Amino acid sequence: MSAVGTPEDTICAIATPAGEGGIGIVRISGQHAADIGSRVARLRSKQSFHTLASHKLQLADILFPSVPSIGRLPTFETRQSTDQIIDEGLVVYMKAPRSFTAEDVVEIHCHGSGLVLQRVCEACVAAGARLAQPGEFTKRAFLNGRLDLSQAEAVLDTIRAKSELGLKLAQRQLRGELAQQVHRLRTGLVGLLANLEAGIDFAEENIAFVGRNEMILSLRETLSQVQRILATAETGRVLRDGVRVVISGEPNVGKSSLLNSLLREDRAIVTDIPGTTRDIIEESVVWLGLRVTLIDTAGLRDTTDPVEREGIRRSKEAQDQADIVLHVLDGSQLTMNDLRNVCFPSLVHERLLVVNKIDLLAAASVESLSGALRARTPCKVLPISVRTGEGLEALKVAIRAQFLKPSLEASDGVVVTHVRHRVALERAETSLQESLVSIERGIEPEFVAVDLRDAADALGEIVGAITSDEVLDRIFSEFCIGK
Ligand SMILES: Nc1nc2c(ncn2[C@@H]2O[C@H](COP(=O)(O)OP(=O)(O)OP(=O)(O)O)[C@@H](O)[C@H]2O)c(=O)[nH]1
Ligand SMILES: [Mg+2]
Repeated sequence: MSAVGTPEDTICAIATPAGEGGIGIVRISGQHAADIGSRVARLRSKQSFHTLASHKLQLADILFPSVPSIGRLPTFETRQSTDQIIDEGLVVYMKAPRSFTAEDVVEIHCHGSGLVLQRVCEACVAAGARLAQPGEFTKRAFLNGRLDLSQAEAVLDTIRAKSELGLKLAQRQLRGELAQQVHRLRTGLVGLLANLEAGIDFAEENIAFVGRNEMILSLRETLSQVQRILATAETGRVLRDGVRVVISGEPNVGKSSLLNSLLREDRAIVTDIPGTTRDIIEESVVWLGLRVTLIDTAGLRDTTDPVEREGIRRSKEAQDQADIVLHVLDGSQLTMNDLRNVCFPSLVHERLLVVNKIDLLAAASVESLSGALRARTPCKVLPISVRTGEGLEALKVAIRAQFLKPSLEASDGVVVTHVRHRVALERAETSLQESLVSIERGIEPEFVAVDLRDAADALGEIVGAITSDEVLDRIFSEFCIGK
């Protein structure tokens, strides 16, 4: 067998999800793809695999090969007598470099049965292929220059996207929009660095290659662009992972009723007995492209019941991990008198104050109650009734608005969705800031050059111009086998 990772080392894997399906695909990539394909698939047209037109589907019998070794092609007659037919299917040969991996690729489309696909994979291995490691197809696409690293990561994002907006961003990244911006900034920096280094080399001859002010302007501009991209990281995280919304409040205010209503299903038990919910209940929904995980919790009160106490402990823990807390109050129980004594010490801006059961109040009381609450807390106050549905749409809009700007969908701007990219951009930001301080203080250009080099390297890491094997292994091991 050929050395791992070389193009002669030909890999195979099931490319479609596990389970039953109409069709399933086994993919083979590497220099011997056609050889292996010809051993595993007997074309009905009786054509030889090597003379096939690229990118054309061919009907074939899929076989377990009886003559495994590469190099000695069996004759048509000997194969017919000894090979075992696994399935019939379609095969397509995609000649290098016009394939996903930029290598020779053969795809075998057969019936979508786990057993059949497994057997086809075994047949490919018997014919000389090696089972692919997780993400190895995409890794090869990257190593062969088909994709940069940010695009390779976008392949994974596309596969995993949980919402339409997340998918849209993954597609933008896959098209290389982040890569282009980062590449442009990096090229600018490398140019400045070259100038600076030329200046250092020729310092004795007193030739200034790039003016100090010009350098400062240029670096400031680069810094502000890096910061502009970085500013999208929080939105990116939200779109990628969704948000966790914890519903909290005293017993019986209608937390579980609110959860059920937002999910449009009877997920949590609702009764008029305070202390009904003990455990954490968690479900996800997608609202206009944003994935929201709603978490219903036990009502907060002093109690001696050990089960309820554990529920309350978990409820507090959930609040700590929340992106936003909906603090629910029972509007029918709040009088203006009570309000004067209510204070909201722990209510900070990431909470929304939800006043429920307004169906039990007169419109005028709802107005005055909301007004009084708004005057007492920095939180947004939202009057609702789970019973009538009033205010629920406004609540959804308020939750979404807390995280996403309405202009986002329309914007063509790049959004940073990976922690790895954010960390690299932050490093570039720090190095650029340091280089600016150094230039402004008139520090030796050698030191400035070190910072510029570091900023350029940090940007290079995003697109994979600069990467270690360890980083690559970490990124691609997140993929599943066959991707
Ligand atoms: N009138 C009215 N009643 C409501 C409304 N929302 C909930 N309720 C009632 O309030 C009672 C308590 O509702 P739950 O959803 O169980 O309250 P909870 O906050 O989850 O209570 P615990 O789990 O005990 O903490 C039930 O009888 C609900 O039918 C509302 O908007 N209007
Ligand atoms: Mg409840």
